[in-house]
Amino acid sequence: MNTTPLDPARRRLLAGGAGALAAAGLGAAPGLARASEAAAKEAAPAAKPLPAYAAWKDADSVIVHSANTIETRRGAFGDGVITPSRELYVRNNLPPPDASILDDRDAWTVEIQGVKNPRSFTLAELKTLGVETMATVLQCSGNGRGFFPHKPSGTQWQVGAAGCVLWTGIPVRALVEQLGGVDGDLKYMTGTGGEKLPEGLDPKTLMVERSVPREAMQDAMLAWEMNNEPLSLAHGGPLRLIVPGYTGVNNVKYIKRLAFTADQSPVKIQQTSYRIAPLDAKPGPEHPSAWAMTPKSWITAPGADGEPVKAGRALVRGVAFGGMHAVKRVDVSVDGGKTWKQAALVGPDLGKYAWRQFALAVELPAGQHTLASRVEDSEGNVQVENREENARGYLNSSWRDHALQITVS
Ligand SMILES: Nc1nc2c(c(=O)[nH]1)N[C@H]1C(S)=C(S)[C@@H](COP(=O)(O)O)O[C@H]1N2
Ligand SMILES: [Mo]
Repeated sequence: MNTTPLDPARRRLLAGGAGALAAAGLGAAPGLARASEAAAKEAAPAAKPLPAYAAWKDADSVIVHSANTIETRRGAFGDGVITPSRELYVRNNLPPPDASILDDRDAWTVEIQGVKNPRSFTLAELKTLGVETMATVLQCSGNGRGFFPHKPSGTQWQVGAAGCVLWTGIPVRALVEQLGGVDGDLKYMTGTGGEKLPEGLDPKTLMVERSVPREAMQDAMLAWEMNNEPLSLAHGGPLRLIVPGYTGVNNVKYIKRLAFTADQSPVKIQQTSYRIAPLDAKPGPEHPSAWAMTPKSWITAPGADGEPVKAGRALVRGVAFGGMHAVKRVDVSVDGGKTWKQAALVGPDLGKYAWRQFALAVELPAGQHTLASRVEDSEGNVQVENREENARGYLNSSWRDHALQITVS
C-alpha cells in the first residue's frame, strides 16, 4: 500500500468542502463530505509543522517527516513539468546555516581549486562570467526507501523526495576554462558545503563534502537561481552545485569550495554513507557510491493520496526520467504489470536531465486497480521491475514498488 485512506491529504481534501471536491471531479453530497471529514479528523495523526526555514512551503503539498526531511505528496506533482518551489522536497544532513548568509548574496565567496589558476570568486563576480539555465531532476538517493521491506534506517521516503527544477547559474565547464583548465590528471570534482559545524566534534564525521567523477563537470553548474527566483536557504542559497543526472546528495548546497581532486573526499558522507552495499555488509569505500540515477517513473494521478476516483474514462498521468539519458518511451499498466500500453509524452521536453510528463487514457471499471508505469531511456535501459536490495535503501527505481493501488467507485 502506498497510501492510507485517511492520510492528511485526503483529510484536507475532504475538509476543503465543495470547492475541493469539485476540483477533484467528485460531486459528493455535502452531508457525506461532512461525515467523512469528521471520521477522518478522528483517525488522522497530527501533521508535523514546517520548520521555520521552510515555512514558506505549501503545507498541503508536502509530508513533513522531520525538520530536515520534507517530501512532496504523490498527488501534488500536478501536470506541469516544473515542480513549484513551494512543493519541492527538502533534505538536510545538518541544520541549514543561519538565514543571515542570504543578507548579502553577492558577497558570498567560493574557492575554485585544482585548476591551473585557482582563486576565489564572489557571487557578484561569478555572475559576470557566464550564465545558462537548465532543468534537472533533483532526487534524494533514498527516495523510495519506504518500500524496502527490511526497513533501512533513514527517512522512509515514498515517491516525493524528487522534483524537476530549473537552475540558473554558470556552467562549471565555462568557469574552469576561464581558469586555465583542470590542473593535471585529477579524477574527481569535489564540492564542500558551507554549514557551520558544531565545535568539539570531528568535522569529518559531519561535513557535507561530496566527490563525483571529473567527467560530471561537463554538464555541472554553480547555480544562484531556482525556478527563476534567487536560491532559497532551504535549497542551498546563495550558491549551489548542480550535478545533472546524479542523486541529490551530490548537489552540494551553500557551496564554499569546488575543487578538482586526486581522491574522493575523506569525509564520512563520501566514504561510508551513500554506498550501495549488500544487505549484510557494513557500507564502506569498497562499495559503489550513490552517483548516477537510474531510469524511473511513477504514476501521480488519478487516485494518489487517497483521492476518490469515479468509474469510467480516466487519464493516467505521471513523471518519468532516465537519470543520465533522455526518456524514449513510457508504458502504463492498469492491471499491476500484466499488460502494458504506451503512454503519450506530453509537455515541453526540457532536455535529457529533466523529467517528462506522460498520460494514457483508460477505462476504469469500479473495483481495485494497480496502476504502474515503466520508462525506457534513449539507450534502451528499462526501469527495473524489482528493487536492488541494499543495506541503506538507496536508488529504488522498482516499478513494482512504485505502483499505485486505487479503489474506483
Ligand atoms: N551543504 C549541503 N548540501 C546538501 C545537503 C546537505 O545537508 N548540506 N543534502 C544533500 C541531500 S542528501 C539531498 S537529497 C539534496 C536535497 O536538496 P534540496 O533540499 O534542495 O531538495 O541536497 C544535498 N546537498
Ligand atoms: Mo539525499
